[in-house]
Amino acid sequence: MKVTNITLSLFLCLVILTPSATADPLKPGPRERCPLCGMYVAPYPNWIASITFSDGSRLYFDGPRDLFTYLFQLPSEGRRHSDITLIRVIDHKTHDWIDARSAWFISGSSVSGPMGEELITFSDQEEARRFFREKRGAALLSFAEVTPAILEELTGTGGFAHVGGFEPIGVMGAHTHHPGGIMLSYRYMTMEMEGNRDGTDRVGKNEVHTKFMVAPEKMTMEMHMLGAMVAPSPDLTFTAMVPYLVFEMDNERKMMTNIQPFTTKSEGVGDMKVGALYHFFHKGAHDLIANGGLSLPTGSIDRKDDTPTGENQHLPYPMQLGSGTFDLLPGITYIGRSDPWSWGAQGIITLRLGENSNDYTLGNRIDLTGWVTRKVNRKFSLSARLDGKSWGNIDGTDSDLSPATVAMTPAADPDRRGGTRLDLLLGLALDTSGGRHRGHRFALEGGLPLYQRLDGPQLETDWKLTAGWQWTF
Ligand SMILES: [Cu+2]
Repeated sequence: MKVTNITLSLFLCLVILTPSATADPLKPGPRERCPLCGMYVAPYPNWIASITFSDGSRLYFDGPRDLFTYLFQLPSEGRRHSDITLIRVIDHKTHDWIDARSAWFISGSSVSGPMGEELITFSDQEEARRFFREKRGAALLSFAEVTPAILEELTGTGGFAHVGGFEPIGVMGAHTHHPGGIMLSYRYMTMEMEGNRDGTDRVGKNEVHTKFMVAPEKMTMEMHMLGAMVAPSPDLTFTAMVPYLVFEMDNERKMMTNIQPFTTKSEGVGDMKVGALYHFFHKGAHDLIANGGLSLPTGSIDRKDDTPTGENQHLPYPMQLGSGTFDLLPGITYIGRSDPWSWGAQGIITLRLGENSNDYTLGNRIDLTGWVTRKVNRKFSLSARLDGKSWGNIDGTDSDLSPATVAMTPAADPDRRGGTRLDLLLGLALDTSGGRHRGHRFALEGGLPLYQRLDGPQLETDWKLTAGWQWTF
């Protein structure tokens, strides 16, 4: 009897479902996007929601949250509530399409969707109740009970960016924003370099003094960087960055047995960068972004300070704030994601165009980095990153350097500037993105070199630290 009942209901289900399923497949196409946030919906089959209109057209949303937001915005663009024939969501347990109007919704649970906190849906009220208890939901609601106020309370971690957004704070240009989205950021970076290295070997001060009267001892590089990102469309984000640099270098001059320490400082705006990020590939959990950038010669290459040679001396290369040339910054970024993990890799090349006004060109450089991040909970995530870079020596000679300076310090030798370095960095981030993608992200990343080879003697890097704040609205 029981078996017959089940068979009968299954049969009825098939009879009811089959015509609409064959004539009108429910599955969204791979390029189908959520009309609210522009996100592709196909990669998140367990979260999709849809609205079918009386003219047969259908909209897909990346989750029930955006579905309700859309419904609350109606009427818009000629669509009215009366045109809707069917609203469907995915059952959280069975992953089947269900009628949203008879479904149950849980808000505020510990389970999040592709864009952060979501409404979790069930067709069965008992299942909904059990989930509500187990995942500590805030409210168990019928379709009619979901209000704009309920949506406002939802916060998330995935709403920060359109593509990516989980990368460590030391990585730049590795996410795009939702169309119309704007992000402002501030980063503080500091790097400490102490002691000299030639090739992969450490070189003592005395050894440097056998060839040079001046031995650089220590350099601190600080950078305050303001950034802005604007997304005119779902796949395009424009970026701009303005750095403010503070350099300080401790040196020691040795003449016979007379040792004289001295410190030089330089400070000011560095080279501004403008760029565009184009999201050109998407498949499942994998995305590719093309990075294009241009560095403008806004940083000074004529910084001076007092040295033992005299007052107001033109400082050597590492103390100058810019390249003095326009530099092209082409690159590519890969992003992958499988909750709670995400990972990525980025390669950027810096190509110097021409010669600067002081008759030299900084070496071209290549930056390659790869990272893994893991969400600890809704707000916190941890990251580990390998950061490799290689940069060439200087072409030409700074025509403003005095012959005395050139003869005295390895920092003024254009053939002792190149190098290769691999850093290991660990980071953490606190993300408070919420509602409609608005939010703040605070992050920290620090690390040390695992390997460095320098055309030296040249100051070696000991550690670096980046702290940042990102605000999306
Ligand atoms: Cu951004």
